[in-house]
Amino acid sequence: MKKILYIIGGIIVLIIIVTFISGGGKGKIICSRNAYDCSDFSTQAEAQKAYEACGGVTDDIHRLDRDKDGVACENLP
Ligand SMILES: [Ca+2]
Repeated sequence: MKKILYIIGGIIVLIIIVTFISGGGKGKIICSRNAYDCSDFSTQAEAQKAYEACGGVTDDIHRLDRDKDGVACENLP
């Protein structure tokens, strides 16, 4: 009986850890849809990071690099 409680407890702990890891990234970058434009970033480097994280020039879902030169949001500081 005690063994079952340990197993259930272990499963609950595991679920909490998995939930924390998968949902815990506050700075997680969305790549599944067009979620950003250049005005969402305060610096070019930030925009570049999101742009590259989502696949860069071949998969510019957010259209951060309209001229497709590999540099996102050139107009940002
Ligand atoms: Ca560009």
